Amino acid sequence: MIKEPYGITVSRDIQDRQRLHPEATGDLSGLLSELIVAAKTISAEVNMAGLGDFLGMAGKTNIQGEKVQKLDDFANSAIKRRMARCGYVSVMASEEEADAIPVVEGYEGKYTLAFDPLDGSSNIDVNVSIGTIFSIHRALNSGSVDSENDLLQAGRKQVAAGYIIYGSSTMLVYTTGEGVHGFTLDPTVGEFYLSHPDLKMPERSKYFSTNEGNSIYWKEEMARCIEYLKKFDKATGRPYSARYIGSLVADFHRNLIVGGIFLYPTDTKSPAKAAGKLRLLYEAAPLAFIAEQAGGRAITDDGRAIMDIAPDSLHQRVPLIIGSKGDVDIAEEFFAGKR
Ligand code: P6P
Repeated sequence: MIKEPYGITVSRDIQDRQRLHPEATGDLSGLLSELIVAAKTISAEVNMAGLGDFLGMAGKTNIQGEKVQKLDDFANSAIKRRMARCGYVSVMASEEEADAIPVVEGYEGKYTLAFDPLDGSSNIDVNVSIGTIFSIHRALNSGSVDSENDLLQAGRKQVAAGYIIYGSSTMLVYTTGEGVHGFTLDPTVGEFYLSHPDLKMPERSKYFSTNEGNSIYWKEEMARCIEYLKKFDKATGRPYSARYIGSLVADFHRNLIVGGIFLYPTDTKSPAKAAGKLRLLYEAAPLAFIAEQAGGRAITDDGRAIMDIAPDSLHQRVPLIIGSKGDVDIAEEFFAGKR
């Protein structure tokens, strides 16, 4: 449907996709457009963080027990401000806030929004790529305010998901269930242009992405899986190369573009990580939607599909194995004790 890759703005892409659905009211398009305004605002600040007063800590700790960076706060507020009275969202969840976030009374809409305003923010001060991740569901009881249940839906029910990566360029990658499409921000005009139409994850790869500093805490299956990927075997393209940025959006984006497998399984480093480190609602599930739409896979280390897990709480953590289908298939066999 979308032919010429350059010159197509993300607004045009959203409208083109809406036209495919005669029943569409334009609310999802409006929601995505508001998110894009917030993304441009965040991008501008991230790209100048060293110049203003945006580096360093905000002097508080969030629900995750993490020290909040000033840019975390800024990004969280920027998204909430756009959404509070846009009329498309009934309730929100943010990585930075303990509870569900209501919108302004009278402005309740038919979608819910869960987001990590600035994932990987520990990398801000060292100028490593970071990102915003979002997940959109249809509210179960449209118009309800701060109904946590509306947020606790399985990833399979997402209507849209995506991320903005603030890297060497700022890119928006999103899906509405009709493939994955990437847009690059031209900061001189403030417009996202289609730069990566219909992204597909290579079936196999040559990269594995995991924090090997945790290897003494790994389950035996994980250790064997990584050892397998590091062994020489010309026929299966091994050894894989290690690539780990420590910023989920950046590690995922690389794997989306050139292929790769990202693994953050449960480990015994701390009780908090017994269920995994990454959060289901606004990290694993939206990236799983993108991965599956791009031909990849996303599972836990006990073989469940991330997209099938209904969250039991806003900040539920899960183990995450995500990336090229062939590589995830191999990891799944190790975790199932079949290799
Ligand atoms: P570790 C960043 O803090 C984050 O939440 C993800 O972006 C990243 O993938 C992960 O944690 C890195 O965790 O334990 O390797 O530092």
